[in-house]
Amino acid sequence: GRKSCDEKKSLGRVDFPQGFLFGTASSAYQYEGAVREGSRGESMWDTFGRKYPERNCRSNADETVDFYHRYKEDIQRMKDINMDAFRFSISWVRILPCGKLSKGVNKEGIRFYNDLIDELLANGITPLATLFHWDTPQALEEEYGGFLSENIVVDFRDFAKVCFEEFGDRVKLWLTINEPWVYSVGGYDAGRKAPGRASKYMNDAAIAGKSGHEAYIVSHNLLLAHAEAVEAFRSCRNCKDGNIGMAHCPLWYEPYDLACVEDNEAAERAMEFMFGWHMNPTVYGDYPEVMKKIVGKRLPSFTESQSRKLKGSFDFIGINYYSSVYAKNVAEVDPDKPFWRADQHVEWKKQNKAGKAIGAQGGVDWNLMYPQGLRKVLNYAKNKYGNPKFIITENGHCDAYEKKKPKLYELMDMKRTDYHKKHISNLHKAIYEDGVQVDGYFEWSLLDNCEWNCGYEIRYGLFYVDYENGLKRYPKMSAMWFKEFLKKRDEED
Ligand code: BGP
Repeated sequence: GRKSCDEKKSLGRVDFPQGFLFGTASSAYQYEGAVREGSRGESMWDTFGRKYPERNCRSNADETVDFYHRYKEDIQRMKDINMDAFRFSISWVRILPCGKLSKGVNKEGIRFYNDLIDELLANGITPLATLFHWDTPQALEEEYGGFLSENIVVDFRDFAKVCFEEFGDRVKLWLTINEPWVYSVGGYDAGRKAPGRASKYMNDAAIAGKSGHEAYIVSHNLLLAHAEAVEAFRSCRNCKDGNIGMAHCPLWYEPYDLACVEDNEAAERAMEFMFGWHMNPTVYGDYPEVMKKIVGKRLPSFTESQSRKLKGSFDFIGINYYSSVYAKNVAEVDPDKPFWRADQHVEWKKQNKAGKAIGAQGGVDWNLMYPQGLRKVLNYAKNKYGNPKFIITENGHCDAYEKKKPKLYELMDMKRTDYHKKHISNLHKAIYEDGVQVDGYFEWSLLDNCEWNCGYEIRYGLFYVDYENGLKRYPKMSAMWFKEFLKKRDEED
């Protein structure tokens, strides 16, 4: 502990529990590039960009930040700013190019992740691996519609098993699925994310689907796949001392009018639709009551054995927290709205009834800075799900795209620095004042990279990537802030 004369000093890593991990997060599609190298197969995101260029700012991740070739130098960057850990995802199609175990394991893919993991460990960086960060094998999309079909559960289990057996001796922290909510709502309801199925685009005959149903089906299969993977993990000899979870993406919802009962209920309902949807089954073996009531027959149900497998299927809860909104009750629903707005009967508002904005706007519409929201989400989940362990698996700020913004301007990223400082301070309060158990904090992201809908037009990195000049990386002010914040105890002055 610190002496009292130090009290005004800002927080540092020494103020967090021993063994607490500070790291940065990434995903295969957004970082690796080299999509035609190493005998990699095609993923749904490779084809999505070609099919609907307008939905991803006409960009793709064929090269992106070329992490596939540059991971060694990037690991030095992590080390240089005193990071303890790194979250990456394993590309399904690097391991199983056709998506299926029966069609062969790709040795080159195994070698790439072995090298990456060994390099991290040799530099004292703890690896956290995500199995599924949205890059469904294209072959499985074509064969049976990807996660629309329950067939995917077996194929995902096989893929997970290969990863546990090959890497589980050295990787001790795992996530099965990244943000199931974004995957289903983004890909099958709002339609801006792959595979781009949505009511909004129903006029496109090729993709007109059963919107209003599909996202629920996809989420159901994601949950079943998660449960199978966790079962495989727990019976894998290599993984006995490891921990596994799923990464959720709750926004925090404040009532639009605090004095209005309906808005308070709307905020709670919105939490259930966004967070409880995938969280509740892993704790209680079933969907939240309010969803069952509203969604009715369109919400699939679990068999008894599925429910048993889901119950307790995690060692920690991954939280990707970015932003908060006000929730306003909606009595009359516009039937043309995608289901996740319509079914919830909730309208998202940036300002409350009194006209107060929830927080400063980041680079994208939904990125509103409300650092207290992180603390509130953690307390909410602590109370609702029986005081589990958490890891903050993502938290980050993006800058808006402005043409010809000078690099120097990007490097002086005061807003990002402030964002992390404030979120980390709220995290500290959650741990020490509220007794929430949190084991780590992963910032999104080490590098600027290919963002899902905005491509290279928004930037999240602690390091600036110069896309016009050979992908050179430059530390931003936020990287220097982390370096200072993460100084080891004996480096303290
Ligand atoms: C999360 C994803 C990340 C990352 C981040 C930034 O939803 O898990 O992969 O992309 O959001 O969001 P976006 O790329 O949508 O701006």
